[in-house]
Parts: sequence; structure tokens; C-alpha cells
Amino acid sequence: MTNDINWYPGHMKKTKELIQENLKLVNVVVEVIDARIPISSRNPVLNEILKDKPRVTALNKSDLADPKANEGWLVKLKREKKNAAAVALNCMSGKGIKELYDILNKMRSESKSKKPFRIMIAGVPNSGKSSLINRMTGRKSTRTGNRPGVTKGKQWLNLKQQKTGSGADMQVLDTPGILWPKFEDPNIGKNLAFCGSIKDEIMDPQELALELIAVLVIDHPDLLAGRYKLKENEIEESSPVSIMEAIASKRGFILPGQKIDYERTGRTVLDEFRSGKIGRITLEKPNEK
Ligand SMILES: Nc1nc2c(ncn2[C@@H]2O[C@H](COP(=O)(O)OP(=O)(O)OP(=O)(O)O)[C@@H](O)[C@H]2O)c(=O)[nH]1
Ligand SMILES: [Mg+2]
Repeated sequence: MTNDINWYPGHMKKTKELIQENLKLVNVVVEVIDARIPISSRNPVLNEILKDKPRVTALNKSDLADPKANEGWLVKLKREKKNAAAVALNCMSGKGIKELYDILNKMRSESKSKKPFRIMIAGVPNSGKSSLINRMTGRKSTRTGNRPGVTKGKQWLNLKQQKTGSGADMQVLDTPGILWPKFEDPNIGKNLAFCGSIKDEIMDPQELALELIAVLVIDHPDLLAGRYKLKENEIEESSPVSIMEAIASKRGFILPGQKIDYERTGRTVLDEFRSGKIGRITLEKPNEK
């Protein structure tokens, strides 16, 4: 993971320049966003950087998000701009990849160029950029933990032939563009942290889990109660701390002296949310924007 990035202004400027430089070489940019937080995981200035460059928004990790919300987001994203393209993806199973190729093929035929059709993948940390590149090329081709700034010779990877349809003249840049997220709103920071896009070491798991529980009690009390075998009517009237304590005792996360292991409980709730075990949850609904 490359989450050990500090998004200080100098760094943002550098990544922006890097993307702009790579942009000249590509026909299209695929922005990978997290389907659970489509607002928080979009880059705030990509529009400005891309200008008229064709773009596809990939709602990745759609398997972890609410299917109805995925549908709603796709409709909304497609309406955003003239010719805006959007697709729901699951890079673990490959679901949606064929649809992405259909979109790219259509764009390629419209470009009428004889040169290879070139694609850049971009997105905030942990959105699934490397997983998508690996899916598209059909192998583990990307370096993990790639760092912005180490792009000497650019490497182009051919896309899996059978997937591209007519010919193999589509290529993807091996190094994804890492985009900084929006930080102006503390809720955005929280959402990114809930979904694992912000380094855990700088977040207190206990605090973060309490924040997540507070959100889930309001939006998904049924799922929270179901996962931790709690009574729905009880949790609706309880504070996040007492819900955390109830979870700890159900799971036996008790330290010597009958003390609650808040840290372990917090980590467990976060892990189970991130891996979809609590349910398919979209934190930002399409009708809220
Ligand atoms: N459930 C699910 N997990 C996914 C999906 N795509 C990626 N992941 C997981 O999300 C995590 C991040 O994926 P990466 O492909 O490394 O993301 P990245 O954008 O390259 O991350 P950085 O390089 O750190 O910026 C990994 O644990 C992946 O296995 C998906 O569609 N569904
Ligand atoms: Mg990566």
C-alpha cells in the first residue's frame, strides 16, 4: 500500500504534474472510485486536469456496496457530462470488466486513430487501481507500492486480446496515477478511513470504529444487529460505546480483569465493515449529493 503519503501541497503539485505529463500520452483516463463512497473517493480536481480528455468512472468494489445504490450512482454518473461513461466493477471477480472493454472499444472506434489506444488508470489510494490493471492485462503485472516520481521509461502493457474484441491494439500504462482525495470536509476523511483509504496507523481504530458504529446505527441498524447478534431495538437506543461493549462481550474480547478490549473490538468492526461482512453498505447514496 502506498498510503504513507502525506498530501501536503508540494506533493499534490507533483502528482498533478505527473498526471498531466502522462495525460498527453493517453486517449482516455479511467478514474477508479470506491462504490461505497463515490463522493469522497473522487479526486476534486480531476475534471480540471482532464479538460476534454475522455474519461470513464469505474465504480469499483461494487461487490461491497449496496446494489441499488450502485445502479443509482451509474445513472447519475452517466448523466454528469455529455458522453460521460461509467461502469460498476468488481476487480476480485472480474465482473464489469467486459462492460468496461465495451466502453473503451467504442471510444477507440470513435477516435479513428491508427495508433494503439492508450489508457491511464487513476484514483485515490486503495481504490483498486493495481487490481484493475492486473485484471485488464490478465497477469500480476503492476509493481505494488509504486511511487509517483519513478516513471523513467514508461511501460505499456497490452490488454488481454480476447477481451479487447477486434485486435490487441489497446494498452494500459503500467503505473497508475495516484490521486489525492478531497480533505476539505472532515466527513470525507472519515469515509476514506472507514473504507481503508487512509493509513490506519494515523487513525485510532477505537475512535474510528465508534464513528462507524454511530453511522451504522442510524443507517443500517438491522445489519449491525444481525452481524453482532444484538437486538435491533436495543442498539437504536444505545450509545456507540455501549454497542462496542456489547460487541466485545459477544465476541469475548475481554482483557484480564474483565476489561473490555476496545482496540481489538474496534479493529474487528473496521475489518468486518471493509470486507463486507457487516453487509453491502454504501455510505454515500446517489440521491444525497
Ligand atoms: N472486495 C473487493 N476488493 C477489491 C476490489 N478491487 C480491489 N480490492 C482490494 O482492495 C485493496 C486495494 O487494491 P489495490 O489494487 O492494491 O488498490 P490501489 O488503488 O492500487 O492501491 P494503492 O496502490 O495503495 O493506491 C486490495 O486489498 C484489493 O484486493 C473489488 O472490486 N472488490
Ligand atoms: Mg496500487
